[in-house]
Amino acid sequence: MKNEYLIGVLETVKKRNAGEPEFIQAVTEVLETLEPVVEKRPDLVEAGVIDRLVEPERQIIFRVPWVDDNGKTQVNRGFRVQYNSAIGPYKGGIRLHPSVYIGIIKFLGFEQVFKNSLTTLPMGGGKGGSDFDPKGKSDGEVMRFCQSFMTELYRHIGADCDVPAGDIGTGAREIGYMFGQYKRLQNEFTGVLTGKGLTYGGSLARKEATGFGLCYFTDEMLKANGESFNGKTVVVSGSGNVAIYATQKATELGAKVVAMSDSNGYIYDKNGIDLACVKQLKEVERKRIKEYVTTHPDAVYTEGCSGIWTIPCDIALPCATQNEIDKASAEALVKNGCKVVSEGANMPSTPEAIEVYLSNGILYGPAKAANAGGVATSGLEMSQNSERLSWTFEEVDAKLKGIMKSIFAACDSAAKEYSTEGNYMAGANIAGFLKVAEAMKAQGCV
Ligand code: NDP
Ligand code: 2IT
Repeated sequence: MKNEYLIGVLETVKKRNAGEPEFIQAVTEVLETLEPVVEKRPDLVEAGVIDRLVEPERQIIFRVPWVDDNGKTQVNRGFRVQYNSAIGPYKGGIRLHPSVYIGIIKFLGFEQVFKNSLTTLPMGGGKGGSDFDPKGKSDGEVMRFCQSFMTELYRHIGADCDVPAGDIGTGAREIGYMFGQYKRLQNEFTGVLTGKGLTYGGSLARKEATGFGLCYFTDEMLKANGESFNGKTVVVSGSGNVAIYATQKATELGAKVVAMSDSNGYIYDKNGIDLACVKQLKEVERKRIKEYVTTHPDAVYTEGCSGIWTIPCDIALPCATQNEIDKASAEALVKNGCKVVSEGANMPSTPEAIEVYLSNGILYGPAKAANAGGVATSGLEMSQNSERLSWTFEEVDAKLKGIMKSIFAACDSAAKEYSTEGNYMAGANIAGFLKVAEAMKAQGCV
């Protein structure tokens, strides 16, 4: 980065957020790609848009006490970062994972601002979570945690103010418990959360949306480069919500997914993953991915996560967590013939890995654009809640497809306009930024 102004902004960010490497990483990537914009648009610099964007509007940290099945008091820490409301109410998921601290929630909130802008829908950016670990907890414990979490959070959110949803560790069960508690405390039945169950205001296709959207985006990127999913070998990391529906759609589009993982290890099935089995293990029984091999003798289970990137494939879809592909893994992908990396997870590639993609001509679909289908469909859930109607699966899926198509077009044309043709990461950052920046400028210094 050569621009003096941006260098100065980044120095301040590093000083002010020391000890939060993920947040600094996310901001650095965006600032680096905004260099040509800063040169073309001095008015936005003048309006202090970037100085303001690197600081969340509001950060809430709270105690979450709950009682476990043994009658013992447990205390977790809860977070909600209301990052930016320039183009709509704060919107973004809730992550429940022991690794959660303020730096993770800030990086996710920052990314969400640009992602939500790309969806074409009126949503600002936010993110929340807790260091609570749902693994190994009973339904009752999860319910008591979610109720306690919402007992504080409810006063900070609302259908026109801040609309949380799922993320790692937060699925339909957790959203249900949180929604029930919100309704009880506020005495209001509104679309305050998305990813709700279908019997109480959820949208058809929201469960599938992030994984399906990832494949729709990737398909657009492939088509623009004279390729398709048909006949390709795909590796998907993770085996949660995003990974499962990415695997389903990639398979429907003619690819063969040969590997999936969880935080303990990965399975390789040369015959193609039996997704019905993975759904049963993960969505119903909440078991580990290694159980797959007990019913699939041709499949192999390997302990550890990073080895999955050494499996030869044409397309890699990281759908687990941040920084899961480092330089060595990116090099292994390239060496084994991988031509496409498209991100279902948020920030799954380290900056060094991205460098490897770009210098080897990999088609790279950045998370902000590629995984925006989940939050886009959350936006569609909000629309349905507002008009008190529900649309069919086909209607929602068709809208999702249209949105992913326009997101790809926006990334592609911004990259061309700012002279980085084919660099969809730069395109996503620039296109996402410009809409938010114009809105921030128009609304004055707030
Ligand atoms: P889930 O909780 O459903 O699944 C997460 C998967 O990733 C699990 O297989 C989990 O394994 C694995 N995983 C989580 N943390 C780690 C870790 N530290 N190391 C290795 N593996 C890990 O979450 P989602 O599928 O919803 O989310 C996956 C990614 O997609 C996240 O980055 C999330 O932010 C992003 N995302 C999610 C969206 C959504 O709509 N849900 C929308 C856009 C992005 P294990 O079970 O062993 O923990
Ligand atoms: O990272 C994400 O975009 C999500 N976890 C989905 C957020 C949402 O509000 O649906």
